[in-house]
Amino acid sequence: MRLKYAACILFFYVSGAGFCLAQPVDKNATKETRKLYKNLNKFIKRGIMFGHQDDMAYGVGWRDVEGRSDIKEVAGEYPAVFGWEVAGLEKDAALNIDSIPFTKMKQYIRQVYDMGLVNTMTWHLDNPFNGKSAWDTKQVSLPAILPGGSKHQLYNTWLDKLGVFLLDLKGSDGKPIPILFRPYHELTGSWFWWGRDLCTPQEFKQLWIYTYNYLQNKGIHNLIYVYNTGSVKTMDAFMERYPGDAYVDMVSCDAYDSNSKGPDSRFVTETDKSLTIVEQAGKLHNKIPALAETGYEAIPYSEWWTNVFWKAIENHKLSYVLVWRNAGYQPENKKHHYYAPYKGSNSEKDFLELINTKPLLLQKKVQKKNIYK
Ligand code: BMA
Repeated sequence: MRLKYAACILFFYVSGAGFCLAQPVDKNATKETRKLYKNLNKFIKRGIMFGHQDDMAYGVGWRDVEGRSDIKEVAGEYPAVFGWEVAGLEKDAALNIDSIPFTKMKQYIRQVYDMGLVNTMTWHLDNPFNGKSAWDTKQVSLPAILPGGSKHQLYNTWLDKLGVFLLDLKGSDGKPIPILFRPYHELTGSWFWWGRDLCTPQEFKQLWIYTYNYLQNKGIHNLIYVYNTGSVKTMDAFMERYPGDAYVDMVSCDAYDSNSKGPDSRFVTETDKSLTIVEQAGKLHNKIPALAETGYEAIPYSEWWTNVFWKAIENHKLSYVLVWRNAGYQPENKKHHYYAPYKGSNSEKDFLELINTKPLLLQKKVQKKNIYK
């Protein structure tokens, strides 16, 4: 016991980091999951991994083309982190909410793992109280999906379906693929049925803990659990619904820009503030910090990357940042919906300047580190 304590102090001293326990909360986490967790911890000193949602699946003006990636076409390499969304699994849909076939998604996830890169996952699961979408906030009563509630069995069947998908994620080496799993994201907002105005902190925590235990009992041990809020102004707001140190591996927030034209924007100030809180929470609770979703839809300001994005994150030690999906033009909303640069887009040059001069890690730097070994 004493030795362990001494080793811990030594680690703290040598690493200079605020993190001591380099183990995921799941005591039965697979070897690769444990390695990934340890390496995420280590990497924070080297730089911030750069991620992109659905990167291999589609980009602006293309879909499902082997080897394509908007980031790769601009940067000459893939991002380091790939985000995936599994809404639709709960109702046995063949395609996810953004039209990616689940069979295809499994292949992408495998490809990412085989390349030695990182996968992360969200779940905009339907509203279980009325069968509408995750954004439908009517008829919500969280206790109904908890034990004893009228929708409890239904919720269990949804978790079973998620479980089947997760258990089927295997690399070419046959090992379960580690996933940074970020359920019930943006929990401080009230636009999803699990949001702040839709349930009490106690109910939210119960939901998280129930879900965690259920997946554990299903034998799912390839998850690193990511707690995620929207922008926050205080530590109290960030921690209000935190389910406890035993159920969380990483702490994160999401922050989107909507009107910046230069470095003095509200986005920079607010995101910098949120990240200070996320980082402090990480230090206090021994959890790894990240900016789990960010971006500026259609990037209307061509120097956004160096003048806004970088200014918002430059003072922070984060594991990763991830920009949202490149869906392209959406006729139904009559708008361009993309967050990463693509070949020929207006912020391409500035993005290159960013990744060539700042400590951001894309495919090549992360690959060299053998994060699963
Ligand atoms: C949102 C938008 C939607 C999408 C959803 C889930 O932010 O990009 O178009 O369906 O995420 O990925």
